[in-house]
Parts: sequence; C-alpha cells; structure tokens
Amino acid sequence: MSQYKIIFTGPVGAGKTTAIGSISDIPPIKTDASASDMTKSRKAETTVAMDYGILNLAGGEKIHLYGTPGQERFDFMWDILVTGGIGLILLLDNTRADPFQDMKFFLEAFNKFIVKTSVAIGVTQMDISTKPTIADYHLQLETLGIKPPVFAVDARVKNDVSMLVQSLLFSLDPGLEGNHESLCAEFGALYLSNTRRSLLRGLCYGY
Ligand SMILES: Nc1nc2c(ncn2[C@@H]2O[C@H](COP(=O)(O)OP(=O)(O)OP(=O)(O)O)[C@@H](O)[C@H]2O)c(=O)[nH]1
Ligand SMILES: [Mg+2]
Repeated sequence: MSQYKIIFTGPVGAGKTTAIGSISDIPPIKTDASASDMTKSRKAETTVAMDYGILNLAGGEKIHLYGTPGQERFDFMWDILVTGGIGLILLLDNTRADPFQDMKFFLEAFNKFIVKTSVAIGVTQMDISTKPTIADYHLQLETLGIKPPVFAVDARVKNDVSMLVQSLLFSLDPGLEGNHESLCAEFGALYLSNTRRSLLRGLCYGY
C-alpha cells in the first residue's frame, strides 16, 4: 500500500486546521492554543506546531495530511513539516487585506519545496468576500510564471477540500485519479457543481 504526505499551509485563519478536520478519516490531531496576540482579533485559537490527519483513497493509498502554523513566528516548523512531502496545498483567505501578497509570500517561502513537487491553491471565505475573483488569481499567477490549479473552497466543506486534494494529486500523477479522457468528457455534463466544473476546466483546458 502506497503512503504519501501532503502539506497544507497559508496565513492565519485561511482554514488549514479546519480543512484537515473536514477530510481526515481519523480524528485530526491539532496543536491549537489560545491566541494571545493580534491573531486573537480574527479567531480565538491558532496552530502552534502542526495539524495531522489521514485520508484513505479508494485505491488503498493513504495520504498523510500535515498542516503548518500560519504565524511566521512558528516558521521553523515549515521546513520540518515539508520533509518527505509530495505536494503543497496553499490556502488563502479572501477577506485578508492583501491576499495576493499572502500568495506571493507563501509561494516564495515554500519555493524550494514547490519546484521539486507541486502546489494547488484554495481560496477560502469567498462567500464573505467575492473579490479578488479566481480569474484575478490566475492573472496574478501568470505574472509569476506558474500555473497551479486554483479553486474557491470552503474549508468546512469536505467535498471542496477533497476536490482540491484531488487536483494536487492529479497534477502530480494524471494516472492516479482516474482517466483524463473520461474526466474531460464529464465537463460537458449539465449538472456539475461549480467546484467540480472548475476542477475539470483546470485539468482539461489549463485555465
Ligand atoms: N465563512 C467562511 N468561513 C470559513 C471558510 N473556510 C474556513 N472558514 C472558517 O475560518 C476559520 C479558519 O480557522 P482555522 O482552520 O483555525 O485556520 P488556520 O488556517 O488553521 O489558522 P492558524 O492555525 O491560526 O494559522 C474557521 O472558523 C472556519 O470555520 C469559508 O470558506 N467561509
Ligand atoms: Mg491552524
């Protein structure tokens, strides 16, 4: 049975702990402590070391899910947590002051890891702040010269997080998550959720 490790990162409050809790097949292990600094104005608790969960795939593969702390003062954990990982999920909070700046900061901070592996981006809180749009993120990423999958996700919704993980796995190994041709044929189906449709658009048409 194959075992893989993926890492969730992103700024404080982007939803890393929530996302791992949404898709983990075991009760997630958290290291949340009450926030004592400016994080407190956004939420009561913050991750101080890591999150951990496991996702069992239909093929028998196990994905070990690790979440980093968002706060920079715990950035010594970032290098430790990516060791042995096959890819990165970057979660961004669309309500933060400058989500593009957050995106650049985390892509830069994890650059060494990303160039060896892969990254998929999930934008949370889009129900609260609809701007910037996913198309705006694509434009920003073009200026950075990379084309990762980008989706609107609600970290509380299992299906959204699982789509994002699937897109990362698919970008790493198109064979892992089903047949490309049949996935692209599905794009023409009438009743697709927005997330599924945007996943298929990204996989099949690259935008
Ligand atoms: N409205 C809304 N709330 C969301 C969404 N995604 C996540 N949340 C909420 O946002 C908060 C995210 O908190 P955490 O999961 O602790 O965030 P984190 O990224 O682990 O933060 P740190 O550990 O402090 O870096 C939770 O209260 C979630 O319920 C979303 O798409 N919309
Ligand atoms: Mg957390």
